[in-house]
Amino acid sequence: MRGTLKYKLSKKIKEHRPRTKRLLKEFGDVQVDSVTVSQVLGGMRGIKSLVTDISYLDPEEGIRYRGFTLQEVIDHLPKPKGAEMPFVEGLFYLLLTGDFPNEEEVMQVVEQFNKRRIVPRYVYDVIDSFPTSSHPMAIFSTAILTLNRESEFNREYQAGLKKKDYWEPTYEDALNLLAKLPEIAAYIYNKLYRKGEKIQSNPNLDMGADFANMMGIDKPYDDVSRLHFIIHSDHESGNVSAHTGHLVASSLSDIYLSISAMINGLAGPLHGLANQEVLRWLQAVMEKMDNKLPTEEEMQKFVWDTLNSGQVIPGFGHAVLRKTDPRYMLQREFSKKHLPDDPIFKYADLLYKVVPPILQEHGKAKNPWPNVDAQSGVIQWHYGVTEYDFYTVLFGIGRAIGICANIIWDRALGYPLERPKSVTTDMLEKMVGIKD
Ligand code: CMX
Repeated sequence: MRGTLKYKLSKKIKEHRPRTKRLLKEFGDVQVDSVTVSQVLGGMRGIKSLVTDISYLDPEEGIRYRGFTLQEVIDHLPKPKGAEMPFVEGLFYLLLTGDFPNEEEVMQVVEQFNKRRIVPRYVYDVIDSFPTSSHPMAIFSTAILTLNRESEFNREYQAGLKKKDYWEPTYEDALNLLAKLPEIAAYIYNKLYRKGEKIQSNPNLDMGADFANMMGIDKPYDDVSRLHFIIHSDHESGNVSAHTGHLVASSLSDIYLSISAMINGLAGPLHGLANQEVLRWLQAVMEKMDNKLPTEEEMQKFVWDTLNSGQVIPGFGHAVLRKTDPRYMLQREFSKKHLPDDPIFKYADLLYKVVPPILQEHGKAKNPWPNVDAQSGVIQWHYGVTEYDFYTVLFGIGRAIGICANIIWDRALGYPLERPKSVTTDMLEKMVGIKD
């Protein structure tokens, strides 16, 4: 066990526990935030009421994982030979421990993932039983849920597991699940869009490369996958998918139940589904333009038409960010390098120029800048994944990595059942003095 990720994690957990304990014991009554009526009625925007050390989202700067910007993460994580993007398995190590793994440490995690990647037959049967008209996110969520019978946490909990040890079988469940997600996703893709043609996984490959292999797409799709999974993995705890994962896990539901639930939250068009909506929107523009790139004025008209019909511009705006999303910028840099002449990239880039001033003039969105979803589908499309319904599944594989890391730490630090308090409209009216 010494020298393994689990060993290192157990040390980190032991070191961290007294910090949480002390805060609770000595400073439990210190006020962190106050809450306004607009926050209560407005989706709890900005209320500081969750804690995670895995990532932090600064409104002006964007996400940092364990204190590191995405560029630093990409620069410092070990990379497979010849690859431009790092091992996704190394990111899991970083999220869990706060330290960059060396080559040997990352290869241990790659080996752990490879050992656990075989998907039980009954999961394929469940996937196969879905009509091909089903949305891939519904299938993905169900496939994950189906694995719940494998949960080591459940088995040990039934046998009388001590609270301080909850994190250990949760860690095992997390690895068991994460290792299977690429194969489950690729199987769904091949069932829905490739007449069920299945490509076997290759145990000699890392997660990104094996996913590219199972999708049947050549290089640099392995790097596209690594980049995609890494930048989508975590965005602190308040977004719908992260919060759902944390909330469900707080009732001691196992990883499978929790990650399936978080996938359902991700599947909404205001959250992860926006990446498919961007492509759908762009396709409609391309059709109307007979595949010619619109002029700036023509594109402005498409954007205004969408806004005037009461719809949002997908891929723009954010609940926390107030600047261009660094996840967008990284993907834009990748696109400029690898697909500068791609017509969809040109369309998306024109949107980058046209949409922010329009949203500013429109005067509603607090953040007129593009988010991660404005660019991710463009890259997928370029490499042949044109079935945009599938894009949120790719987001889901990445996001599962961050949420699993969070749930393991939630259990390690003994965070309790989540249970905020609600009020009635009557009560709010009395509080503000407009009703007796
Ligand atoms: N197009 C048009 N209107 C927008 C907008 C956009 N891209 N972004 C925000 N607005 C509108 C909101 O709908 C809201 O209108 P109402 O007052 O009529 O309800 C108003 O501007 C204020 O919203 P906000 O405070 O700026 O943003 P929210 O925190 O309420 O919502 C988000 C954030 C992301 C849901 C919103 O910006 C949006 O709908 N964007 C488009 C969908 C999208 O790209 N989602 C993906 C986000 C990233 C991710 O989670 O994957």
